[in-house]
Amino acid sequence: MRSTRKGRNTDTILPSEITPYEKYLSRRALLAGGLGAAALQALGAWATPARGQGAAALAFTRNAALSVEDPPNSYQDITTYNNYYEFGTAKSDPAERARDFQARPWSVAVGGEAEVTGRFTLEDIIEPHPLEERVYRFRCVEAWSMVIPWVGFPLGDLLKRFKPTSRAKYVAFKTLYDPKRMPGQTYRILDWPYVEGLRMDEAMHPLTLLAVGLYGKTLPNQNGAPLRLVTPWKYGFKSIKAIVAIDFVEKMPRTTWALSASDEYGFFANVNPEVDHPRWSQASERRIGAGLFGARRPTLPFNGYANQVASLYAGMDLRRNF
Ligand SMILES: Nc1nc2c(c(=O)[nH]1)N[C@H]1C(S)=C(S)[C@@H](COP(=O)(O)O)O[C@H]1N2
Ligand SMILES: [Mo]
Repeated sequence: MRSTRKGRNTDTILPSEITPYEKYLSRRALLAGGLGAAALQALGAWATPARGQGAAALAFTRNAALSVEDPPNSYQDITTYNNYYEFGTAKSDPAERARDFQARPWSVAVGGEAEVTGRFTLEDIIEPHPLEERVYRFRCVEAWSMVIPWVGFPLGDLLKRFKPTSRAKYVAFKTLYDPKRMPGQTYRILDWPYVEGLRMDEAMHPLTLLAVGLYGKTLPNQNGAPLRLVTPWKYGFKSIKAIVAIDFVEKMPRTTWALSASDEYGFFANVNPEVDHPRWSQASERRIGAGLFGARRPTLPFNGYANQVASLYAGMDLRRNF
C-alpha cells in the first residue's frame, strides 16, 4: 500500500474509554449476570445513537468458541491506527477526519442474483440478528496486526434472507461514495467507490462477520461505521467499511486493491506467510501495541484460521490465486 507519513497522535479518547480488556469483560459479565443475557437482548440489541453522539452500548453474547486467546489491542490502538483512504492515507487521518461523519440514517441496496432485492434500512439489515462478540486476529497486508473484539453477526445469516439464486457465485460489496462526506474521495488515490468481494462459500463461512461494533459499542466512524465486513483469515483490505451495496453476481467481482495493483493484491488475499508481497516479506508481522520486544511475530497460514478455512481452497494453487 502507499507509504504513509508519520502518524500524529490525537488525544480525543477519554481515559474512561481505555478500559483494559479484562476489566471490560468482567463489567460485561456483571451486567449480564444482573439482567440476564435475554433481558439485555430485549432492551434492544440495536441502540441507535443520536446524531453526532459517540458510540452506543450494544447487547450481545460472547462467542468464546470463535474467539482467540491473544490479548486484544486497546480501544485506543484500534481506533487511532487505521486504514481508511476515504479519510486520508495516514494512519491517524481517519480518527481525526471521520469524527463528524454521519453514519445514520443509512441504507444498503441489495441486488443481483437473489429473490429478495431492494433498498433496506440499517435497522432492516441488523435487527433480526442476535449480536455476538468475537475476538479475531486482524492482519493487514502491510505486515502489521492487531487483535480486535468485534460485535456483529454472521454475514451468511443476512445473505440467506435474500434467497440468492443458483447463479449467485460471488458477493460484491461497495462503500459509500460521497466526496462531501468522505474528503479523501476528492483525490484519485484509488478508484472510488471502494469495492470488494467474496466467493459465495467464503461469504457463507461461519467466521465471516458483518461487524456493527467493537469493544461492546457501535463502530467508531474510523473503523467503518455503521457496517463493515470482517474476514479474519484474509488481509485487512478485504474488510470493506461503510457498506452501502451488496450484490449477488455470477462472475468474480473487481476489487479496489487488485484494480490499483493487480500484481500486488489478488482477489483471494488469504494471509499466506509463504507468498511475499513484491515489495516486502509476509513471513512475519508487527503486532501493534505489543512493545518493542513482543512486537515481531511469525505470520500464520490463513492468519491462524487454517483449521477452519483451508478446505475452502483445496486443490487451488495459492501462489497463483493470491
Ligand atoms: N472503504 C474502505 N474500506 C477499507 C479500507 C479503505 O481504505 N476503505 N482499508 C482497508 C484496509 S487496508 C484495512 S487494513 C482495514 C483497516 O481496518 P481498521 O482501520 O478498522 O483497522 O480496512 C480495510 N477496509
Ligand atoms: Mo490493510
